Amino acid sequence: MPIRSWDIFCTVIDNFGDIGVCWRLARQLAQEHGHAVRLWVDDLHSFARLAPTLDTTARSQHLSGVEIRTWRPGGDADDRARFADVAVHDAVIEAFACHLPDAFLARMVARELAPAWINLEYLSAEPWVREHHGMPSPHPRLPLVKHFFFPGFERGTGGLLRESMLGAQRSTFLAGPAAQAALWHRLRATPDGSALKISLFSYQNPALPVLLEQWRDGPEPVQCLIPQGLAAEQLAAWSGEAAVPGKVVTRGNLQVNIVPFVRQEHYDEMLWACDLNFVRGEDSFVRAQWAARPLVWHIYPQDEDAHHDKLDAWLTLFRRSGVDAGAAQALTAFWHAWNAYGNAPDWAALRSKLPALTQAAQQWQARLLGLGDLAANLVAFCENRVK
Ligand code: TRH
Repeated sequence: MPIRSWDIFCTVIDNFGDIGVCWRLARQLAQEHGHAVRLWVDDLHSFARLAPTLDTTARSQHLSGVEIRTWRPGGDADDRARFADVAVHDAVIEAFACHLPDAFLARMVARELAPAWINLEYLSAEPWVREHHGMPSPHPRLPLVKHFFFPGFERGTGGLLRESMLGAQRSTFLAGPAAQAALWHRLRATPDGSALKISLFSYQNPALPVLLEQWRDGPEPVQCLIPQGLAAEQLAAWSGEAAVPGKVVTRGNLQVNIVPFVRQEHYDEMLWACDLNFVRGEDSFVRAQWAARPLVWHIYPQDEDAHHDKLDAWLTLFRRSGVDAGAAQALTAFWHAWNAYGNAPDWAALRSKLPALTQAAQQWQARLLGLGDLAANLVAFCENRVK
């Protein structure tokens, strides 16, 4: 069945990852595939951080070629009216098991041809993902079948979101002093030509003060860009100075710039402009891999340290990709320290391996490119596999 239109349902649990992924996917399907896309979101305020021109009061609006509508997970008294005029699109995505409202499920059943129904899952490098990718799950009562679609880093998974122009945009940015100057202006910071540049986006992290001290006392200048938010608040507690965008905190060889939270398209540029990127969650983690620079991942913490398996699964794949053994060891130890495995971060050990890790990041990116991009894989999956 040809797929030309989509309904994507998203809930903002906390942070920006769920809407970050859904917004990126919605734009790509609309802009690159020319499909009609309706994105249902429950929290426009979080969404507006990534897309500042969004009207947070509108129940329905269009932005970047995507129709955006509001909904309430769990349903409410407005649901019947909300979905009454809705003609369900060819494919329906329930992002991260957010549970479609009954009123919408009823509209899906009423459609002449049932839509392809996808549960877009969280990203993991664990081996079981390949076995579960594409599995069907019939609805217990209704004549509908949902399929699980897993992003991933290996063949046999759905791959990773990547816009087709991303590589060209990155090359243009890296070759263009004007574009770089515009980014620094937007970040309200001045680049220090002699410093190692690091972006740092993380959750509250007990290892952060230790790392700031290592940079402060280290032998080379470090310029660290911290977006306003959790890590910036921690910096304020560490330095005793307010952490507002535009603020510069200097201690020893360390200069920290608090930078504004920029729109999603400009976040990539910040990653491209840095020598090393600290990222978190899911979407920024993927973007840092496309930036082809070394990265440190603060994974989203789960109960009973379930996230440690996910973290180590990625490190295992990365190690197998041919990275120098010493560099892999330094990276693993540093990631473990950054994710509360119990050891302290050793900046000097990681720093000494940055050249090898930069080379490995480029090879890793080239390897990931071979998986195809998630949006195209999803279209093909819905057209060929979903009956
Ligand atoms: O915000 P996150 O911590 O999101 C998390 C994870 O996705 C996690 O898996 C999920 O369960 C939880 O949310 C609910 O990190 P993530 O995924 O990197 O999303 C951040 C988004 O914010 C990403 O799309 C990049 C974007 N961003 C900007 O647009 N501008 C910025 O300045 C910054 C720093 C980020």
